[in-house]
Amino acid sequence: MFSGDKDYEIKCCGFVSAWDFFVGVNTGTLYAQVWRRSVATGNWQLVNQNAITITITDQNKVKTVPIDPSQRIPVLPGDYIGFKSTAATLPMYHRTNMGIGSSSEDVIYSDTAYPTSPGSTDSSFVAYPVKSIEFNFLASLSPGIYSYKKRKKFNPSDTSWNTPTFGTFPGCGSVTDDTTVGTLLATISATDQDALDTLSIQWTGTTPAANAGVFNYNNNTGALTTTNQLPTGTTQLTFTATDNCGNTATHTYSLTVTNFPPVFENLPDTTSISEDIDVETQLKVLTVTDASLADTVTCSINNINPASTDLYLRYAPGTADYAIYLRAGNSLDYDTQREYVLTIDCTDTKDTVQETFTVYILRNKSSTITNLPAGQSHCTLHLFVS
Ligand SMILES: [Ca+2]
Ligand SMILES: [Ca+2]
Repeated sequence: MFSGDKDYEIKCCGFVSAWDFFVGVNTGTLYAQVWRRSVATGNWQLVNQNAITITITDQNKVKTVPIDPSQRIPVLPGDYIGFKSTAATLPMYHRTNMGIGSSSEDVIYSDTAYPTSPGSTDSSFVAYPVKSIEFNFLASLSPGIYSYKKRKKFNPSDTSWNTPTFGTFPGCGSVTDDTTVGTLLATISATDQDALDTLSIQWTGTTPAANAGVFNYNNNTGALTTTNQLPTGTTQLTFTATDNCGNTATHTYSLTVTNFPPVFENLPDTTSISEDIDVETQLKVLTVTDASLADTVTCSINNINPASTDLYLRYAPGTADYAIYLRAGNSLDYDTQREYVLTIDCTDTKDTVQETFTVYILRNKSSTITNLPAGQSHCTLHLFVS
């Protein structure tokens, strides 16, 4: 009921806790409503409504209808109250100055508007043909918010406004940096004891701020997901829930991301080589993996025991895999040293892992023949091939 004198306009933020109206002789269902006008289009949107049954016992007197907290409509300054009757108009009205004079008492109506769901929009409202009409219709509001000053002044113990709460939603989480892009990390949502309150939850802060780019927060579903590889360390994300009247609550979700270290897939291992190999020889291709989404692993020889320059690490030809090689023109000697232990380090710059590779030296056996007759140092071998 939009009138020039704004008799039906709501002046503050809160919830409709009761409706009062004078019932005439009609019975049926009264839908006590709150409407909001779009600044952009001028159309009216149904905020919500309370269905009230009118029986003959209600006739010809004021009916006061307290609304259960679960059904209280959240209102904003500038909203308007209105109603719909299932049949003939249920609340009584009177015509000021016999319907003559100021147009400030005129109201709008629609015969075709039957939106029943909150958020429905109607564009069919027109001026009611009966002029200078006033309806006996009143909404009582419970507070949506009080300033601290007002609280203290009027009722220090009044806690009738309800701020949003994040409840027991996850305060922290822990994942490794191999977490696939798009993974759901947590669901962050808030509630409000005002059952019909409209909460807006925003992701309002990230520490360190540089990490903000790897997360996405869906305000509708509350889903916090990854959009890129996660940086190791702890990131704190702050969320703010705001209710219809501007009461806020904040919640911090702390995510710890740990590095997935490199893994040797084929070490430790050993090999045996003859002391007389004189060309560069590949002894072992290392398979080292790292599940982290963005890590590059580098490897090096930490130590050779005993020290030697005959063994080294380089890329296997045409690959990015490290391989252990024996140098051409090496000085391996079975009689001097029969075992070398290489300690290999691989790092992703965050964690270094270590494994060993052992090289055993074999004697180059010359063909020495024993059991020869006394005085002979050689014999003739006859081969018969058939
Ligand atoms: Ca609230
Ligand atoms: Ca890693």
